[in-house]
Amino acid sequence: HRFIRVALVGNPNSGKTSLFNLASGAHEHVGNYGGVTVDSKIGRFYHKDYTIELVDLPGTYSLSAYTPEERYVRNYLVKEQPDMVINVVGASVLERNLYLTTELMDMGVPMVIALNMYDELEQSGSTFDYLALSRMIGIPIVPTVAKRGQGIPELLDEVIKKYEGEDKREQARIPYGRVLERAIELMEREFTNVDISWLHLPLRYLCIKLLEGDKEIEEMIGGLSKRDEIFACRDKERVYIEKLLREDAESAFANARYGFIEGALKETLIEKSNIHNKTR
Ligand code: GDP
Ligand code: K
Ligand code: MG
Repeated sequence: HRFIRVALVGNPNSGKTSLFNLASGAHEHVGNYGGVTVDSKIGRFYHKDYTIELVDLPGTYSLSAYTPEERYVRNYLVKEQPDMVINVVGASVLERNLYLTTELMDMGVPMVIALNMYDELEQSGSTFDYLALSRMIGIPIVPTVAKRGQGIPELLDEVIKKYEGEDKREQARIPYGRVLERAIELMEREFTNVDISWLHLPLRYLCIKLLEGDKEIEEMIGGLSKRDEIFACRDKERVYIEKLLREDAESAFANARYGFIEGALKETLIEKSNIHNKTR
C-alpha cells in the first residue's frame, strides 16, 4: 500500500471543501496549525491501491505573503512538501482562478488541476478546450462537479499517474517577457555556488519573489553570506524594470501572469457572448 500526501489549493469558493468531503467521506477532522487562526482539515481514504491523505487548505487568491491565508498556504507547501497539489479552479471564473495556478507553476509544485464547477461552464454555453490548455501548460486538467462527486475518481487517477511518473510532461514555466526574464537571469547568477537546497524552492521562484519585493523570501535568505550582493542586484534590477516598463516590478510580474492567462484562454475558451458576436 502506498501513501500519497495531497493538498487542495484554490481560490475561496472554488469547491475545495466540497471536493474534500466527497473524496474523504466523514473521516475528516479539524486541525489547528502553528497558532495561526486559519486552519485546514485532514482526511484519509483509499483510492485503488493507495492511501490518500488529503488536506483542505484555506482559500487564497495568490501566494504572496500579504494575508494570513496566503502565508499559511505557501508555508504549508514549502514546509510540508506534499507529494501532489490538486489546484481547484472554478470553471466559471477561470481568469482570476488561474492566477494562483501560475504562482504554483512558478513554485514548481507537482500538480493536477480540478476544473471544478464544470456544470456551470456547460450551462453557460461556453466551450473550453481544457485539453489544449493542459497540453500548453503540461499539467493534467480534469473536469469535476465537486458538490455531486463527479470527476473525483478520474481526478484521483491522474494524481496517482503523476505521482508514479507516468505523466512524462514537464510543467511549463510562465514566460515573463524579455525585460523580466533578463532580470531573473541576472539574479540567478548571483546565486552561483550558493547552496539553497535547504530552502526547498526553485531558484527561479526565489529570484522572481525577490524581484517582486517579497519580505518573507527576503528573510529566508537573510542569513546567506552573499546576501548583500544579491540584494544589491535585486535593487538595481527593480529600478531598471520600473524604468523600462513604467510600472513597478511587482505589477510587472502580475501583469505578465495575467497576460499569459489571457493568451492561453484566447486560444482555448470561447465564451457564449463571443459566439454571439462572431455569428452576428
Ligand atoms: P471552498 O471555499 O473552495 O471550500 O468551496 P466550497 O466547497 O465551500 O464550495 C463553495 C460553493 O460552491 C458551495 O455552495 C458548493 O455547494 C458549491 N459548489 C462546489 N462545487 C461545485 C460544482 O462543481 N458545481 C456547482 N455548481 N457548485 C459547486
Ligand atoms: K456556486
Ligand atoms: Mg472551504
